[in-house]
Amino acid sequence: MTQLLDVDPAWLPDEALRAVGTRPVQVLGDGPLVDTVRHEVAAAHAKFAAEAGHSGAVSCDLLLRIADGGDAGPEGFTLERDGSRTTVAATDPAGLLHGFFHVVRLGDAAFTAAPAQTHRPALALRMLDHWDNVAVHPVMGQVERGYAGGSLFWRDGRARGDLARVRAYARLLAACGINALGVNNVNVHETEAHLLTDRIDEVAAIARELSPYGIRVHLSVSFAAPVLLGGLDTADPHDAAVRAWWREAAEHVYTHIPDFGGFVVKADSEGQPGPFAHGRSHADGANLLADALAPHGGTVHWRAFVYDHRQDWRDRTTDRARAAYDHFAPLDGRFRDNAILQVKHGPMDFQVREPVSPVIGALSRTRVAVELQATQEYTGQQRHVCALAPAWSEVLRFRPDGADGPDIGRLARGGGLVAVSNAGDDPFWTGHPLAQFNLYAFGRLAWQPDADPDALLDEWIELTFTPDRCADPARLRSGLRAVLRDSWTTYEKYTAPLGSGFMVQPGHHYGPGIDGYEYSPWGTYHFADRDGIGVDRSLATGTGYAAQYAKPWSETYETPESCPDELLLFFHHVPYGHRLHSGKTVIQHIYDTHFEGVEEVEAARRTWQSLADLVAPARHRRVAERYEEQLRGAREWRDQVNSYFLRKSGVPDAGGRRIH
Ligand code: GCW
Repeated sequence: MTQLLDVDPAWLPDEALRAVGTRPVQVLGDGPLVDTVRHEVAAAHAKFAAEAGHSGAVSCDLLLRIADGGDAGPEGFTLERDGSRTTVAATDPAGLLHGFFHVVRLGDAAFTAAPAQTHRPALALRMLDHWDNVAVHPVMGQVERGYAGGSLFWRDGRARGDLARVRAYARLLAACGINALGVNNVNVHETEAHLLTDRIDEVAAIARELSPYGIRVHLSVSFAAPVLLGGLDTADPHDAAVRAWWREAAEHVYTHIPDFGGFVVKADSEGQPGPFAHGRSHADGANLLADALAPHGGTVHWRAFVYDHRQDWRDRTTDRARAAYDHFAPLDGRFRDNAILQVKHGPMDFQVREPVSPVIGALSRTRVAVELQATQEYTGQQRHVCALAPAWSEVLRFRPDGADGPDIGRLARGGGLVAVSNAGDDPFWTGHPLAQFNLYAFGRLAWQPDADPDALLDEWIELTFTPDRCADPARLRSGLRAVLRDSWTTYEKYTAPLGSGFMVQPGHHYGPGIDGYEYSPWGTYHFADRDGIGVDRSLATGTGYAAQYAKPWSETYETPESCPDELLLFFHHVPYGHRLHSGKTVIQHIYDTHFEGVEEVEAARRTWQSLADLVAPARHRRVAERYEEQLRGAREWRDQVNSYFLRKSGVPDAGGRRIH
């Protein structure tokens, strides 16, 4: 794989391949994925040919081989060292590919220090969803909630002619463990609906670039496709003609894409068509598509993001947070084996802080995939640094049934982990170069949900910045850690406080709009008045959402006294003078965190400036530019939030700082 001109190499710069490229390597096995490993090795050798004396060598330092009877399982591999030789063995070619990239991650240590080890992915499905439109949408543009330029796949209304960049993307994704990808937006507009039928060859062209790296393609489809594309007069899942239509549609897809992964469906959600229009349940809807895919081994990803987006803000009894559980918990056990319910990690919508969605723990007889958002819709839109691995790790470690029960990482084994991608055709892939870490960390957490986010950050830093090759490795490492590690909590500090969420500008969702959604139909309110703030979701006096959790969480969240500070305003409406466990009042917490958040951004910006001599100039410049915007944005958030709450509450800042 040669490096593309003008495209950032992300976590696979040439230097990261030095340990492999300077050693004799042998690859044993057959098949397309083994060939990919061979190409990788050959490319690494070509890059370091001048430094290595391995050509024509009989022995080898690295043996990568397919071995029957190993116990690493699908996609897994073993690594062993014997004298000067390291052997990576896998029964499955995909395992060999992952093993190869593991050696890249280890670098020299793979040959000098690594103990014998076995790796297998905890989750079989590790998927990215692209919210990419084929035709540029008049409001959403080409990539819905995309902050990294245009689509990697689509351009000028069709699949890109030159897909070299897609191949390079597949390589980066495989190197962090991702193995599935949805190529179009879950909001399926008219043009995109046709990808399923008369435009499937364009999807197939993309699939051909992804498949050498072990990545299967998925397609978002419209539930109304039989009507839109098939000319039928209904999309009713119980209608025989509709069922036959979907069967044929699936068959057609598989003739073009033999390793097609399956469908992704957003139904009865934010205006998308669905089974409700026909008086059918979401199990009926999902099973219709599951049955069509089953003969071919495909899977339907049915999204649980179903709620009333035309709510009356005056109605305090409707609670959007309840919606996923209310819709889907009663359907537990009614989905086919090849139907996966794809649930957003929180009950609302990818806010900087939300509790874990209670429906995940309530579905013991349904395959569940947990959906995260790598694209930073609500976390700074890739203009602000916000490393999400610690947030995701908290979600994955949450135990819905308390300390003795399984965590979310385990519950997701049935379905997998999915993230909305943050990549586009930007030269840095993700707009903000430091947002590459979110993509990388997502793949690694999907492979190993209990991985330590700090260790993943270090791993990503080593690969991406190869500190040992720079003049001051220690300064570079500590600087990068400093700007990234706590960036999520920094972002949280200067935006919506204590789990209240939203407070963003309507529509594009960037920047502060404290009352932006307060009188809207979207169901996202904070209810701030002169006395207090927050949503009462208790069972005793509120919407009852807290009771959707099993014990101990239903009890923990039920009262302001037992609720964790960071989620207080998600679960309770409290007076500004309410004292947090931290000892501060809510209002003082709001003031303090907003001042601190800006100070932390100022410090991070200074740290970044101090790394100018150690980071490639283009990358350094791009990040530096984004820090200017982040600082401007953080100050705006601080001043609007603090002023708003000072004016509402009339309570002065105990620190006597300037609030407008
Ligand atoms: O977060 C919201 C976004 C929509 C998105 C929707 C979803 C694709 O604002 O842009 O639509 O979630 O997840 O379906």
